[in-house]
Amino acid sequence: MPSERRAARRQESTGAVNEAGADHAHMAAAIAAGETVRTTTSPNPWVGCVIVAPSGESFSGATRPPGGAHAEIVALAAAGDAAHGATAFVTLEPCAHVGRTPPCADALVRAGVRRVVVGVLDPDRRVDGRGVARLREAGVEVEVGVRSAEVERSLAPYLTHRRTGRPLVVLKLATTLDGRIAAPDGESKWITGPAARADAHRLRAESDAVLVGAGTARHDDPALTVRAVHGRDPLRVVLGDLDPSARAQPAVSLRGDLGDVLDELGRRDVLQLLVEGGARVAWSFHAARLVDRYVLYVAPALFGGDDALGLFAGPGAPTMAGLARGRFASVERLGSDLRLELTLARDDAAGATPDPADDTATGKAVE
Ligand code: AOF
Ligand code: ZN
Repeated sequence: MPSERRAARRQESTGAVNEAGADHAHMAAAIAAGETVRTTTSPNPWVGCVIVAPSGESFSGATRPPGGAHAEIVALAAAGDAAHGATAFVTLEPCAHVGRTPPCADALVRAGVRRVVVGVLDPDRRVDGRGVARLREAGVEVEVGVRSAEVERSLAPYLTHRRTGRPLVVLKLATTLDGRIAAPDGESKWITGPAARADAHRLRAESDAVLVGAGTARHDDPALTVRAVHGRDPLRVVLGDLDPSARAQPAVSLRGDLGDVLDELGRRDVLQLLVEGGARVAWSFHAARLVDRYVLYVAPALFGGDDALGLFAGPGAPTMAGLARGRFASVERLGSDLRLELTLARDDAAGATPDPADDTATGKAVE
């Protein structure tokens, strides 16, 4: 091959690498824009959009609260004429339906956007590939799947809800280093420090519902509201009966199979459910393999015996083969405590294998 052609080929491939690198950087900015509205859009997704004009100037937008503009519309408004010939980076496939707002795919076409880079397709039945198809039909170049793993993680509660009809389940527990959540007399205030407790309030604020067992509601009488951080209060859910004078009132009382409980919460537009205990409820969700994320606040403290209450009340893995093994999705220091986030591979999230004959072990709400 003549050397100038080789050089041209080299330049082309470097150009492609540079474009891919730039695409990744812009998608990272779109994800960050979406995260800024994490607690204000549910049951809609917290989408981020970055529009990069041919001049290189960029404009970003994020989904407004329900009924308001979608991310693309906010970014298009910021870009104005600069959207002509631009590339739009959107974490979620632009919508193609007339919902509370007109279709974003059409708005992108009308604004003269040349190329659209999408993180993940929108599993919402009203969209589901139609947004991408609409853009392509209009001659817009579309690429799907840039930084898709990070977008999947950022939008996980929304994607889980639209794919399964159920919320993403986050189990939160505050524990000593030896895995105990309360003293033998039941006292648990406070195992972790103020920074960890504030973070737990942030978790509540980003959850659409918070669930505790009736025993915990009776014993601890938690308010289950968001304090320490700014945010709206989640729907409060108690498994079993709740005293009319309990601080968690008004709350929804649910009972029965935990799968049915999740279906019911999904129908109520709960994208993320925070399970806050106690140990019996933690065990029933874990044993039924219904936990998507385990968030453990671990204090530098030891009860130092086997009489304090453990994380899970119920039979665990009987042998090493049943160990529920996963990976730390994140490890952080919060004040003097640690915040560990564990995700189990769905397929090997064994834990105690529920015995179908024993209805306390099949995900029944027992508290
Ligand atoms: C987008 N960009 O920023 C968001 C989208 O009730 P509506 O009209 O707001 O529609 C909600 C649906 O729109 C939601 O279920 C999801 O499919 C999509 N959300 N789409 O193009 C956005 N938030
Ligand atoms: Zn839209």
